[in-house]
Amino acid sequence: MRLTCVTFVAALLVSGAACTGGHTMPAGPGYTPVTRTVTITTVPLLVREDQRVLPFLQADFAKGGVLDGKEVYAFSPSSVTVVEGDTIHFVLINPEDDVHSFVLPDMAVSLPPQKTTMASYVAKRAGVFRFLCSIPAHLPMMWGQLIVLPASSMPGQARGER
Ligand SMILES: [Cu+2]
Repeated sequence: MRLTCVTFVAALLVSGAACTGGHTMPAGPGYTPVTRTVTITTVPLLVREDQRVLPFLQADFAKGGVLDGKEVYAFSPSSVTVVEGDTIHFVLINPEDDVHSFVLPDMAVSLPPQKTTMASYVAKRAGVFRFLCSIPAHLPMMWGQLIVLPASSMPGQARGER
């Protein structure tokens, strides 16, 4: 849910702040953004190496098969929830021998094979944002969601509760 400026004015009357008319939500009263460390690992689900164990994949990966030119990987976890204004320290682990990438709005990092890559990201705007691997053979399957809650939706934090 996205609060409109009109809706937000009611909350501002309490806090005494001014509405600028933009869509960016200021931090909720009392919410202090935090730094969260989030580890995400790339995992193979259905890849060419699996054909030895799952013979039906041979038809899937063959020309004209449902996975022709593709391999199915995932991010684990594939859903991350933070609060607007938080800083995320991503620890991105790629155990495979294939390269991946991790792409969010305003950020794109390459994930070299069998390496851990660190990346920091500030969740400036509330909303639901897709992160994905941009390697063509891994699209459209390899993706997840960053859910950024509005700081104003954190009443417990506003009262100093943790
Ligand atoms: Cu990938």
